[in-house]
Amino acid sequence: MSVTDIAEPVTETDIDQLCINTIRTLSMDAVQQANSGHPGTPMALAPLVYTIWNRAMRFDPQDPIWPNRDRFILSNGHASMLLWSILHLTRTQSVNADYERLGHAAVTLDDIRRFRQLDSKAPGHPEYHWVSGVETTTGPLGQGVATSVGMAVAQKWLASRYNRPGFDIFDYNVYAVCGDGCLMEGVSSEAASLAAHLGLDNLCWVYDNNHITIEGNTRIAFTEDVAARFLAYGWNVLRVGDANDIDRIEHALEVFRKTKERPTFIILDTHIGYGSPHKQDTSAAHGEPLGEEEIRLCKRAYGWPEDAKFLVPEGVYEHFEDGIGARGGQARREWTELFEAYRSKYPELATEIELMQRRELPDGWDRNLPVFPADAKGIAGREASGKVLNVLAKNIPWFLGGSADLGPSNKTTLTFEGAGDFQADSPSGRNIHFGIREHGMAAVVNGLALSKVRAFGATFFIFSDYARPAIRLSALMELPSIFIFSHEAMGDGEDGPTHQPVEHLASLRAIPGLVTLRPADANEVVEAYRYVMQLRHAPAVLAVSRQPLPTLDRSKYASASGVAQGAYVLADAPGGDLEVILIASGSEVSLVVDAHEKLIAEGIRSRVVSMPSWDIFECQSQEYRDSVLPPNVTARVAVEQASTLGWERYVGLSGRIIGMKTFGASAPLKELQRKFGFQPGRVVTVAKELLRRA
Ligand SMILES: Cc1ncc(C[n+]2csc(CCOP(=O)(O)OP(=O)(O)O)c2C)c(N)n1
Ligand SMILES: [Mg+2]
Repeated sequence: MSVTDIAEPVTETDIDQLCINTIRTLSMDAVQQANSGHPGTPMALAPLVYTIWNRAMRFDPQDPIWPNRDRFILSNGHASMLLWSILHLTRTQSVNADYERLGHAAVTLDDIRRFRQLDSKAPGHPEYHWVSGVETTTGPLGQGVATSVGMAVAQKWLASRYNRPGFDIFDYNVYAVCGDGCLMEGVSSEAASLAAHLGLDNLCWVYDNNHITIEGNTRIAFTEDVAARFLAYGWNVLRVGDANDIDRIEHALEVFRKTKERPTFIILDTHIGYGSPHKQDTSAAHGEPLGEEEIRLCKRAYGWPEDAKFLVPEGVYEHFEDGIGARGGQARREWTELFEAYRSKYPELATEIELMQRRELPDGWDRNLPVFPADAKGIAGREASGKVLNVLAKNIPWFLGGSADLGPSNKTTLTFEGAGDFQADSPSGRNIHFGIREHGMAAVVNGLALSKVRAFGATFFIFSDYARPAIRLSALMELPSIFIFSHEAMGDGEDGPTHQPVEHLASLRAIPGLVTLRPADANEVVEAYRYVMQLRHAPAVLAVSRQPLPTLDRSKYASASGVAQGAYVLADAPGGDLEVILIASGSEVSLVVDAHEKLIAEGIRSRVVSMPSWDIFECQSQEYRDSVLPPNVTARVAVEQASTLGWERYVGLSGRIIGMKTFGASAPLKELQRKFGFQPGRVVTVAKELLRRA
């Protein structure tokens, strides 16, 4: 491609402009080539992204996972070509999931030519884990900015635990770019409110104020005073009236870095589709290719060769190398030296940081985990969970989290000495008070997990609905986020159907890669945590009971360590030759154990399978699965206080499911159990019916 048509840059301003227009034209060309995508926003935000990356961010393209790098989040993920362009032009290197550098570019020009095509490293939306340099997956609007709050919390916590005089090991900033859509979504409000409360002065959001969304001008649906809203939250609000004025943008970013005790919100007045004679400032520039002719006209307006495609003019790569490359490289080298000195002075802290980066656990992480003695009265799942959580958090210094205002009920408060509360003036605290913001909480937990601390969030299981979009993203990103949900069935009887989950287990089991666990008794709770803590690349949901569950006698029944297989034979017919299998999870396990004892007493050879996790069970060998559920035994009953949806896969077409087909009701638990058939007698009856039929 000839580059001589472009005037050779003579001044700094010229080369800045050349780089910005490279981002714009790569974006337009890629969308046109793919015949789908979003050209207008990259055209408008190219100067912003250029300025953040080449003038402000401390990020080393040679090592995109260096722990103290500044973070950049593109919350308006549809503008992904901004990210693919900048990652390409800065020659950001790729790394794999084990954090090894692979010696090739994260995004090649060829990937950009194959924007949105199978296996391209320039997919439709930014995907963490797929493209190096992407800090979090975005696309569902609002999610990126909310996650950025978790990253900012992580920086504060890490700095407070690990920095020492002369050793600012963690002092990075978090930059997030968002649009009208992100700010309309409720999750950004939850997260913004929390960020201001926590005084996160390491956090900067830039708002692409273009007054355009898909259906047209924002006057049709979004007319609030956004500046006043963020002022009211307690943010430092700045405005840059011209998105092409990179000096002003740079200045605003400087003001952000100098601002203490509150996050910064920069309103950037922009023109979607900037430079497009027919589409600028219209929703037509949002989500479809500009068209060959319009692209030509834009390129003419930019002073670009009209027929050039995917052109990176001479000097552009070099300019990024001299900018972010040099600055980021030096910052990383200085940090590496600093860390070496830190390691000799504070070897234990340095080891913690290294373990954390690899998502490993410290020696002795599971010491002192409780063993619960058999007890017919038993203990509530949430109580057992609280005890286990406290032991683990004490053993694992970088394990932190909290609840959405239900800590005393979820039993997730960390109470050991020194645990403390995470607040603006106590950033070493381990208890995060998320407030009643479940969606924001789950996104923040993901932000923490992306920052390599181990994090949990908690609420009632019913309200997992409010957190689900972020839970889904934790699975998509393969993050070891932990979600602890108590009141996992009808145990809060009198609160009624608004508080009784029905479809939640089925719905979470349907999320690929998410490990859902519903332990049957206190010892299963211990084993569930033991399993979950060792996950490095998968999130987990722990659904625990509100009410006491009998602690099973493990000298009579099988060990709870079977949880690690997802399902295991808990009780069996003496002498084998099985007739019927009873399968259950959570609170229904002790119920089917009672039914089993009755069947055995009547000479019916039954087996109890405790199945705390479908997801884990599905990962076991066919041989193991067949040993638990022998294919020749087709008389099977599944019992679960939740939607019956999906249990056919384990009971088969001839099996029976005792579960929920309606919502629950407001009544004491005992009455609900009777009304909905969760009683040993009913299980016995159903098992016998099956056997008669056979
Ligand atoms: C949660 C969610 N809802 C809807 C969409 C579909 N969507 C993608 S972009 C968009 C409009 C966004 O407008 P804005 O943020 O102002 O972006 P701009 O067009 O200005 O770039 C919508 C509705 C989405 N990606 N995420
Ligand atoms: Mg907009």
